Amino acid sequence: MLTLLHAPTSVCSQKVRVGLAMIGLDYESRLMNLAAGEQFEAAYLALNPDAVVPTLVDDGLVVVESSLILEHLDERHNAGRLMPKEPAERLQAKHWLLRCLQIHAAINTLSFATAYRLPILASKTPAEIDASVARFPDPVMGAKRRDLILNGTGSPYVGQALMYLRRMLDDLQAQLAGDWLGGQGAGIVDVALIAYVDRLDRLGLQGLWDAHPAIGPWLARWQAMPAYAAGIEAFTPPGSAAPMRAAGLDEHWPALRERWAAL
Ligand SMILES: N[C@@H](CCC(=O)N[C@@H](CS)C(=O)NCC(=O)O)C(=O)O
Repeated sequence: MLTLLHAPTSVCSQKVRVGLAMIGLDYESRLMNLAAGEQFEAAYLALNPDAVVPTLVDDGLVVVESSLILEHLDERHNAGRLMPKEPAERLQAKHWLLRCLQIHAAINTLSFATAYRLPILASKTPAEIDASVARFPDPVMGAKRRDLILNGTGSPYVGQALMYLRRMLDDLQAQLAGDWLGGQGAGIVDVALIAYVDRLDRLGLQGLWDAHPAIGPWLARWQAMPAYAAGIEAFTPPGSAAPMRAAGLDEHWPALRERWAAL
């Protein structure tokens, strides 16, 4: 039996839910409330010591790291059909899965430097912000979160995020020869990257791929897929998408546009 411990709008959870839907797997869903700090409870830390989602439990086997979860699901429940067979393509796919660590860090940075900091600033005192970030087992992760909440797009983490995202978009653009990175249909790299690019779109930052003409159509193809509806759209709180996109387009993208052009 597959059990997924996940959160509705977490990109890494979205990525795994899209993978589950692509393969056609049923799973027991255990939704966690990250804002309420459920990830810091002892029972969860025993599964995932970094206090992050998602975690998959597959017949008692605990799998963490969203890219590794996708690889595991494909190998064990899908005869490896999402992974390319040809050695060079396989290596490239595995490289993308490793790069997801940097890409996720960049997406997390831009999410908190823009839309996600606003409700936190509106609802918490500085002392409460300090206390909430002090709960992360990794103090660097806590320090980063604090910096992003307080400094927004002025945080030095934003420069690093833009660099990683430029590399991601350049390489996606270069490798998207057909409709999908996976060749005939969406493959493991398409599944691994969709939630990240979709988050940038939801943040109103689609100007990031103004000079990357293959990205918009790839995203639109995904957004029309049943697996996208099941893994991402179905978990989006009603009424939340339009204001977030509008705030990004009006405020956050203008704050980043010149820096992006100068890269
Ligand atoms: N590299 C990890 C990153 C996991 C991660 O950081 N997840 C975020 C949500 S996307 C999280 O749980 N954050 C905890 C928090 O914000 O308290 C993966 O891909 O699974």
